[in-house]
Amino acid sequence: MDCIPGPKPLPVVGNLFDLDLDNGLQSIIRIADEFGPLFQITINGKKEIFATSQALVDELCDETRFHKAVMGGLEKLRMLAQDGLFTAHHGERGWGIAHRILMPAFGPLRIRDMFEDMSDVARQLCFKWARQGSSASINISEDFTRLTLDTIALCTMSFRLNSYYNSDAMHPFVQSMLYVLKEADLQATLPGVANCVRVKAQRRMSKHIETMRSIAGDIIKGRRDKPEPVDDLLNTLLNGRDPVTGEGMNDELIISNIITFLVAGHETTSGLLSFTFYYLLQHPHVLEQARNEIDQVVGVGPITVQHLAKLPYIDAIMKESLRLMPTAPAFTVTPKKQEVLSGKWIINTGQPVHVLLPVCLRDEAVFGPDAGEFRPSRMLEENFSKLPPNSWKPFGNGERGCIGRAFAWQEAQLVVASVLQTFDLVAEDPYYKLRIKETLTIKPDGFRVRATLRHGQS
Ligand code: MNH
Repeated sequence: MDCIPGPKPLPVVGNLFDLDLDNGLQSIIRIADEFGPLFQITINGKKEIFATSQALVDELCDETRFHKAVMGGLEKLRMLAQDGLFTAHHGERGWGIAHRILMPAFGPLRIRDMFEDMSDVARQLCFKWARQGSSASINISEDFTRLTLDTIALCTMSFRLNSYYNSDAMHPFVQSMLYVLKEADLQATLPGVANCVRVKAQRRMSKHIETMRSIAGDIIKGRRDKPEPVDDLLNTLLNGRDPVTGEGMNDELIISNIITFLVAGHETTSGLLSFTFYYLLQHPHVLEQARNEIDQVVGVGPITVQHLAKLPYIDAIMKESLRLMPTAPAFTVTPKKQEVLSGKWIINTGQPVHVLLPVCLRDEAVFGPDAGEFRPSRMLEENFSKLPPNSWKPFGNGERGCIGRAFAWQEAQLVVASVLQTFDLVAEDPYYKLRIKETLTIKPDGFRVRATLRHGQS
């Protein structure tokens, strides 16, 4: 058996100095370049193992051998979302109940029913950009984050956050959420002792969590007081019965999952949209082809849900964008019993192994020598379907894979199509060099565009 390679740890601090704490992910990617495809580092006294090749991911996605582990920033989010779907431990009871009740509610047919609400919010974004005119400087990630937040709240709870109307003050729920996400991320990188002495920060964190949970509680109460005979997600949360145990979800579990959807359902999709437009503006030929697709399939009229299935090139563009910039950049698994990876590396029971997606998704053994380049044609269905198993996993794996995948995809397709149909976009700074902002997710930092109406519409 071989020893797992990695940079030499120092006593006490381990590999802390090999990491740039504001850009942890990016410094780990640099270590991967030197030591991959499987390497280890020591942080806060704990051994962390990272996998960076498709061959390893293929093994790690075998659910008979490995299961999800809740670690780091995700572990910190349990204070907020408890045993909600995303933060639940493997085998935790609340996960099974919520998973079985909610899976059908995120299936393709129910997502199609949400198309009108998605269009409503997409139109608000387009109106805003049209109103501002072509001289306005648009921070694209910020506007997409407003869009994805409003969309998830409207589609899952018929709740309007109206982020486009209140441009200075975000909704109290959103303000608290932003604080909690930032604080969870920070606490995950600080050593335990440092966290204990940050008493004030801890207290503020608890207050914000209370705010969020009580707003979610009000939403539940609002619907109970005034029932609506609709087949929406809020009613599924309130009235759904687990086919296995016959149980419904209690209020705490419902609140945890409402918060989970709002948190898990906005930054990742917003990042996908932002990177997609970044790549489109970097590749004028791709942009032109995408726009031709819209013009031929949709023309100038309203986009319908039927149109979305007929936009294969835009679909490939989004897949390629998520390949190069997986906006949820890692997921973590652990072996059920001691395992051997690749026939030579021992992984002990309970040892977490992180799947480092930005590197895995650029594996040259799978995508060839131009793996680092944006080339959407490789993701057209005829090529995509020929990729080796588990080579494109930006939505995670198996039973713990993303429940919101179809939701996110429909929303992003609609927004990409709407923006291309309505506007000519240019990068404000033609020399903008991609910088990545890391929170629990990744997004482009400081990328700004200008938008001019096409077709002289108003
Ligand atoms: Mn989503 C799980 C990526 C959009 C709700 N999501 C995951 C995982 C990845 C992921 C990766 C697996 C995490 C892990 O193994 O620890 N999710 C994405 C990406 C997008 C996305 C890249 C958009 C693009 N996700 C959404 C949306 C929703 C959502 C929209 C909201 C409805 N995701 C979830 C939930 C889980 C999850 C809930 C946890 C599922 C489970 O474990 O049962």
